[in-house]
Amino acid sequence: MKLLLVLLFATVYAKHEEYSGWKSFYIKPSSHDQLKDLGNLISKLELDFYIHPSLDREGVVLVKPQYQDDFVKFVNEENMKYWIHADDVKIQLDNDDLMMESFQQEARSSKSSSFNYDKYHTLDVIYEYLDSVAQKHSDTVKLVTPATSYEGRTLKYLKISKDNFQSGKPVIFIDGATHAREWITIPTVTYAIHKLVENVTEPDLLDKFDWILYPVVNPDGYEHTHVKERMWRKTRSTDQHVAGKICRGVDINRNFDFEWNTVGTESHPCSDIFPGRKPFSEVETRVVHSIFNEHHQNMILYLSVHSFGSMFLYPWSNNGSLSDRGLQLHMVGIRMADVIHELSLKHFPRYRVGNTALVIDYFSSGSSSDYAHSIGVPLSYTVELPGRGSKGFVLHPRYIKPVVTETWAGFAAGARMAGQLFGSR
Ligand code: 0X9
Ligand code: ZN
Repeated sequence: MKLLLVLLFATVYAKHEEYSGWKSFYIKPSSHDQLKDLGNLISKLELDFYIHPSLDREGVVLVKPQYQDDFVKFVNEENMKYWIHADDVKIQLDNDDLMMESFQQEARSSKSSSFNYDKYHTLDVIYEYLDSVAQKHSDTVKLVTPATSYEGRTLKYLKISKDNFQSGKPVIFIDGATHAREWITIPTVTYAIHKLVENVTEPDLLDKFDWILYPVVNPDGYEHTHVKERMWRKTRSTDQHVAGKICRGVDINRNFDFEWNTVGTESHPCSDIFPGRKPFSEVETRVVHSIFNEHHQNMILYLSVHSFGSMFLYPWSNNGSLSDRGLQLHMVGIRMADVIHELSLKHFPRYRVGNTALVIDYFSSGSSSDYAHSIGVPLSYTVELPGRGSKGFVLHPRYIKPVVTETWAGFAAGARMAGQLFGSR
């Protein structure tokens, strides 16, 4: 036992080396000018926002060692409120690993079920689960493997339908892990699969709708967050820039052909919001695109699941204007948020609902949800799941179950309301 613990410590502390000396800060601009000044600093100091600040909520930003002095000088000069989030990101990640490992040990000894909601699973385990559900429920579930990722992993999603999409029912599409580090998004999508075919308590959801569930849009990135850099966000491609081998990857949520590369992007490949050299440059983006292409005529609801910040965000994100569907987008968003609020743990913040650019005070282009809406999907959202204050992406596994349960209740309510509004398009 002692040896095991020593080994565990040794393995844990050998990880996350690249984050040694990195710091993350809470930051709370108090005016639009300050927000703008901060925005102008992103590329100069290679800032990586865990969560963008807005005027009513602080953000969290990751700062590399070589830029910390400049960053602190800037916030002091601006008189901007800021305080430490993690004094040494490596140490914080090490501690998170230890805490998760001990929680998972306990969960392992108390349960035998292979695919549970007590831990974050590796890609292999998630893929085995998708294979096995498709095999066991072949009457309703079809496994689709449309392509391989940049690094050669199979891309996999499930189509769930009572009649193999034959009768043209309204389609609902949910995807997760577009951003690799947003681990909590994956179980919310697999839990939807579980509730539609394994533990069916609301049969109307499969009677009325056809479903597309894509838990891991970015498997290369997800794998990378397990083995190397926990805070990786993008794909792992190297072919998008002359310096692509030094700085890999493209932000899939800036790579769609909607106002591509016009706002909220960085042309430097090291940036976490690098949009690629052209729209749909990434095979991972093209696969989501192909789903829109095939189903957009019947698709009534698209949920692009991200973390964190507890928000339902809707188009348009590039300039804050509302689409013709503004009212419906808002109503269905509020409905989902209300249902979640009823079930939610009291210390989780209440969801905010609104136009992306207005809610997060940050404009962006090339996202999947704007793209889907632009080609006619009436209800299209970026969903930012809850993150627990200081942890954010590293949400303790004890919260997986409550988050997936409340989120599914919200999504199911959203589906029903979408059906009432757009069921007979
Ligand atoms: O920046 C993003 O891609 C999303 N936030 S995250 O922290 N998950 O990276 C917000 C996307 C909202 N913007 C659009 N939907 N355009
Ligand atoms: Zn995201």
